[in-house]
Amino acid sequence: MIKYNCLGLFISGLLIGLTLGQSDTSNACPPYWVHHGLNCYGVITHLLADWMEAVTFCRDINAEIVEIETKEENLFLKNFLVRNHTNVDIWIGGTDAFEEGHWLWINSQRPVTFTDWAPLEPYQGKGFECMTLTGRQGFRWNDDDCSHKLGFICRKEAINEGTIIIG
Ligand SMILES: [Ca+2]
Ligand SMILES: [Ca+2]
Repeated sequence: MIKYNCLGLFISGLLIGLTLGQSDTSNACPPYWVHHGLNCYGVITHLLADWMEAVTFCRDINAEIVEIETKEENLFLKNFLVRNHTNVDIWIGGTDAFEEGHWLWINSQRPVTFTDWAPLEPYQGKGFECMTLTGRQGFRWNDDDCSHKLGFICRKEAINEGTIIIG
């Protein structure tokens, strides 16, 4: 009986330890969001939305559709998607709906400077005004028809828990 209790206690402790261990690494982000650098990324592929719905969905959960600002951030997302998804296209926050060929990020309204267009992209046609990461091309960038129903990525700032980030 004592042995059993000890074992029970040990297993409980182990489970608590595991739970704490998990939450320790993800405290800065909501469950199922991916933490990278100063941000949390919600990669939403179980819910398909047109581009504007994706923008709105992210805003509704106090985030924003992702704006990929650096090569490093782009590489992180591409690697994550390659590991976890195949052959899907995923909305990100770039659009040239306001002026054909002039791409900007919808939330910040900043022009798109760093780019990673897939070969022969962007097509630059009217009717292709919204930006995806395209699985067929290793999640490089593509201009697509905004009314397509795709998954999307929301981004929000990670919670700073007083950790000093060096670098
Ligand atoms: Ca266009
Ligand atoms: Ca295209």
